[in-house]
Amino acid sequence: MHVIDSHTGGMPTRVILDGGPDLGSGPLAERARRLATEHEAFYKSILLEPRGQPGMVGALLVAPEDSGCETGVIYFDADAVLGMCGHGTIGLSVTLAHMGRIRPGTHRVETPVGVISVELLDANTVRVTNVESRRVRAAVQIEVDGHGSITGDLAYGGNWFFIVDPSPIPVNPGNIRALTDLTIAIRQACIAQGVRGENGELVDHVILQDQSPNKDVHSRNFVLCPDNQYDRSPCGTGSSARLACLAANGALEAGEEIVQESVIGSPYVLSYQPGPNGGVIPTLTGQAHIMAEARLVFAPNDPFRDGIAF
Ligand code: PYC
Repeated sequence: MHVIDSHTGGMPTRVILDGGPDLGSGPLAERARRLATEHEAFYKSILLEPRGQPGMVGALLVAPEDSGCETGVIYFDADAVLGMCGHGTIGLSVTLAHMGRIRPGTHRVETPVGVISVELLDANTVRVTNVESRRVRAAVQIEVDGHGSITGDLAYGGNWFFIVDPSPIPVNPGNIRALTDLTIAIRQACIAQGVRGENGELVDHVILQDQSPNKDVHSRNFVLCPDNQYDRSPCGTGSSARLACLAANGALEAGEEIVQESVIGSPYVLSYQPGPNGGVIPTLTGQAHIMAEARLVFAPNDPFRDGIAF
């Protein structure tokens, strides 16, 4: 299995170029469901240690349904198949450029949640225009074990987010353990207390927002992913959900650009345009770097062939 690894602001992406399972044809959402339910051991084995690394997201290339798209892609982390992934899309675009498959300019990519567009600005810099994102519920109060009452917004940006602003704990690298524990507790509380999307979708990511000590940066976030790892990048789908909340609050004008950084200080430039269904069409610009090209080996006598799952 041929893979190329990159990182987007420190957040790793492993693009799987061949050797994945046959997911059939048809809508990508259906193929993503098959990956999640019929090939769980496969996708986890790509990312779990010792073959993978904590936080890594996989990007399985598949044929698009829409022939106008450069490729189809299904993203997953070590715990779940994702609807979309912003940092993964930046990593994927830089990987396709590295392979000579795309040149600077605009390209369409099909994901399980819809077609997005990517603009390759140079070998490392990519502008992603995501699917329409929206705030679904504002100021939802939940009771969180050990932390009392916490209020946040439920928003969609290609995945489902509960966004707490301001964070009860300062968002800085020294607090990553405490931020992780708090966001895991918040996600459990959301699930237990029925905070869900319109069609029963579970909150899969939690965001804590804070100010940045850097004067040109609008805000800093901490994002918990389904695998209980934090996003080293500012999270593309999370930033999309956050833009929807800022727009709904009248706190950011259409077309206005802000810089948002992750807990480790990786930046994205963000802006939005009004969406056709009352939400926002987010744009995020960030950088990725290629780290490795490899062939993964799955030796039958390897006791940890499927990864370390605990
Ligand atoms: O950048 O959208 C994102 C993302 C989702 C999970 C990890 N990164």
